Amino acid sequence: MLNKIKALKQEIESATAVTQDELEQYRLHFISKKGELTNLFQELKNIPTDKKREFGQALNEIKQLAQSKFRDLVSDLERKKSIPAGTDADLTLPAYDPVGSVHPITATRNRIIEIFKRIGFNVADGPEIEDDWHNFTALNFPPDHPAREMQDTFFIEKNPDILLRTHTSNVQIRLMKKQKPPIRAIMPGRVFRNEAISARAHCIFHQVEGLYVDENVSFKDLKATLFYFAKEMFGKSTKIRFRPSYFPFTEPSAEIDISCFICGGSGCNICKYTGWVEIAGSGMVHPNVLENCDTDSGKFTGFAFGMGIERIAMLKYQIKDLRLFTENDIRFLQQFKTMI
Ligand code: 2NL
Repeated sequence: MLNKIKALKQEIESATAVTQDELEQYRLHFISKKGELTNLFQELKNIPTDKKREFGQALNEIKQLAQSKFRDLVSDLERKKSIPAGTDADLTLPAYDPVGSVHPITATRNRIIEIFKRIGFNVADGPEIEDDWHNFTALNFPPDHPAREMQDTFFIEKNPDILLRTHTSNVQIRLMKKQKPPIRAIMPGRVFRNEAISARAHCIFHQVEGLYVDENVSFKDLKATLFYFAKEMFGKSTKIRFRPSYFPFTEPSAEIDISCFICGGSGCNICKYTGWVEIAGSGMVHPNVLENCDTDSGKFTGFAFGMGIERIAMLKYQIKDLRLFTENDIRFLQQFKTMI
């Protein structure tokens, strides 16, 4: 008797029903009034009284197993019926997780655009392959400036020089040439510099530059705009400071630091125990640059700034090595799955 129960249990467990007929076969064979289980229950009367309880219990367990297996077979079959003929797809399975994720550079760029759009900045775009005039000369680079040299710039042709842009300022130049002030725009894009790849540098990276030209644009507008940006990007309690600097295309020029959002200014690894981290370069547009773009520098003034998207993303997400952005390691990229 015990052997029979064991054998039946195995039979039930391995049973399948691909069609309605097979399902009915299962029902008849195992759980109907004329089925195997009923037979075994009838044999119970031949069992000695002291063993009856044990066998009765075993049989009841099998009965429950047979019934729950039947319910599973019914629901499996129902599910299969909902699949359109000729497909293998099971449309009733739970939806997949999205396969991809937004790259942290894209997420950071989108966030920067969102922040500046809210205060009236347009988004402008321009060519990655550029001539010397739009990339250097119009921006007041002296003819012998080191950035023009072979070690910094990827040249495509020489005399006349065609090159991969080293910043997105070429877009501002094109915009000022085409459009009279007021101009208020940001220029996100890919830029190229001939540098050895390391944890902190790459020959291809991303920048957002900004430009605001109108009558009476002053340094205080620059400060207020970048203070607003820093607070939106890194949190409401963020402070900023301006450090004097030099760029050929701005005068005066300033480096912009934010108070360290990790330690709040008390000193940590991220800010190298200074309490401040650099996020952008900026300044008032040099009059020569305005004049080069047919803009009257007696009437109009402007501010401009530039920041590296990789740098902002590294700070925001505490990414320690720039190479992670381009290695396409799924373990790295998947961490950004929840971002838009
Ligand atoms: C940096 C510094 C900067 C600009 C970019 C700019 C563009 C025009 C005129 C004047 Cl058309 N300035 N852009 C100004 C100051 C700084 O970038 O460190 N970027 C990563």
